[in-house]
Amino acid sequence: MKTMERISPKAYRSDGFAGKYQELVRKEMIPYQYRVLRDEADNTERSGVFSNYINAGKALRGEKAEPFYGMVFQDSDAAKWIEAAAYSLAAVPDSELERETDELIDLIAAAQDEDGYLDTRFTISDREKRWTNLLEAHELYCAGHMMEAACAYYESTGKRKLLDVMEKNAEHIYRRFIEDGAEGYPGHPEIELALLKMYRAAGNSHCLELAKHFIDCRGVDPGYYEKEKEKRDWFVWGNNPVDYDYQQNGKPVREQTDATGHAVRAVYLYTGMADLASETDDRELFAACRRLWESIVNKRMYITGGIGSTVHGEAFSVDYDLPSDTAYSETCAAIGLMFFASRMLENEVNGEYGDVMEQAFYNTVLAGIQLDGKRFFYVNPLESLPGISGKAPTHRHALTTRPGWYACACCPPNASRLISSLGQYAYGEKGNTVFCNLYVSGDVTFSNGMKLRCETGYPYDFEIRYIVSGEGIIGIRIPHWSEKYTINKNGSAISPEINKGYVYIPVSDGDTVRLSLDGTPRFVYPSEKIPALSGKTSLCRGPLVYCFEGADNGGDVISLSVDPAEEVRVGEYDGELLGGTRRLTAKGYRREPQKGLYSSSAPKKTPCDICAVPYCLWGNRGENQMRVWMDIR
Ligand code: FUB
Ligand code: ZN
Repeated sequence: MKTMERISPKAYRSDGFAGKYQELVRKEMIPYQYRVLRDEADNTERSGVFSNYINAGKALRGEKAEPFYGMVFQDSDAAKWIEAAAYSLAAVPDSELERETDELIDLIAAAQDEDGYLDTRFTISDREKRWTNLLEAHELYCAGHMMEAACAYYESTGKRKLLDVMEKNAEHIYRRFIEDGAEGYPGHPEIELALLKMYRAAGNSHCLELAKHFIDCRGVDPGYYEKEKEKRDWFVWGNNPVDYDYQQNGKPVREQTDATGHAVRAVYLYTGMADLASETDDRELFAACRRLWESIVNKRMYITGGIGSTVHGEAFSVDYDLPSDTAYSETCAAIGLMFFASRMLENEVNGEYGDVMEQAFYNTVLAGIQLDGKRFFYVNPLESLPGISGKAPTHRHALTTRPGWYACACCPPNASRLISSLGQYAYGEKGNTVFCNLYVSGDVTFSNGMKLRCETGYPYDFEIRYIVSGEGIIGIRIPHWSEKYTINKNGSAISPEINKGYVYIPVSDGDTVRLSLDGTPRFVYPSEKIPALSGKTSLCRGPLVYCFEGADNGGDVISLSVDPAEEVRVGEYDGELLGGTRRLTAKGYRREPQKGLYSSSAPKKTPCDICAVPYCLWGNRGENQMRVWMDIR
């Protein structure tokens, strides 16, 4: 049974900080990404997404088609774009965007085979290769993304066309894997979580059965991918079928204990598992999710909520291997971690999940986007050193500035769909209780009839005011980082008990509840088990991790150290700085340059002020040094 239900995409209207980002998605990211997908944007990687659908339609009609273009999972970029458009339309109707989306959906529908198969890579050509390479070919992954898009578009606009297409596709997959008993499970998990959305949106019980099937059969036969490989004479990249940790299939998922392998795949899988656990009241499955959650957040996660620390396979490394400069920390992986956290909340209302959700959101997810909404980071290092980052063989992946697009473009449209659906992570409900998981300002209408208006300057100010219409209980998360907080109802202080990170306050029509959190900047120290961070500290305020950039510190941050014993000054909110932010100024030292590569004389240190800006805003002033973790004194 779900402890918290998701709110509808139409339930939240944003303003404030969330509103600014949702507007960026609506006004810049969705239109820009549309042009990219149509190959109309200048100076970017070609996408080929629209033309792939057009060509798949032609191939099905027996007309001459151009070859497929792009990654084997190129279709998923269209799906994520539709999903983002859907959430955006739910909040702000836009007939032009709806028309563009409908047109794309028409192309997709025309690219669906009679039997329900839908994937342009194997429709334009190579039909005989369908379903022969679950390890690498991403057919189930692309189907999953399009199912998510279909549900979002249906819930947002009431239009069923894409939902019907994807129900037909789900039936095709059901026939193959359930009725015909085909072996195998997704190389890249995604469809599991999507099938659960389909089950709820379309009320199709085959979707629930299929989600459960893919989750339960994963790892029962770890040798499946090897057998599959032996039967085919082609490959995409030549992934190793017996790297069970990497493929997350060494054991049935219920027995898995460590978060391993490709980070995005892992968190998409765990999201599906956690969703299934709450949907079917499966406590054993939830216990597995909880172990995997703990493996991530206690041993394998960056302070920025980034996960998957190694470029090798875009994967989790071993415990405590969290280097800053070579971090991979893919934007999609942080988004997936937010998905996982939100589904964990549906099993157990516990502030820990909201804490991680906001850690990932305010830091890694937002760092993935340039302020103009037209350039994106895929990789999110916690230290960037022009000259080495992006250049040295070990650092090639760690770019110093955001490109406009990628040949593998999973992250940009993923960020769009996440931001445009932020309300669904921020708020939840169950019976007469409404939950405030994240402090995002705007208006929320719950299905139980209650309405909340949230007013706050968070994450730069720490007063959050809820104005209530209707009656019920509000459950508000108290973040772990706020040592002190006060709550006030209609002007009088109240002290509700904290239950697993939430306070519960009975409210009636017209009530105002005010939460004041502690916005004192704080230095955070790493576990001594993280070798890359020995002797370092980072500066945080609220959910924001701050970083030190050359642009604010005379160009050079690697010769700086910080004195955490000294007070940190919080700057005025500056609307002109990086789209509007507050600088923090700490006391520290600058080491004078050494003579030569090595020297036996200790460097001289001069006291100085050192300035920090939120990590999510780094890299918006050209190439420059950046550091999150600073040497102490
Ligand atoms: O494989 C599909 C997507 O591309 C993954 O989720 C990303 O990590 C990137 O590899
Ligand atoms: Zn990505």
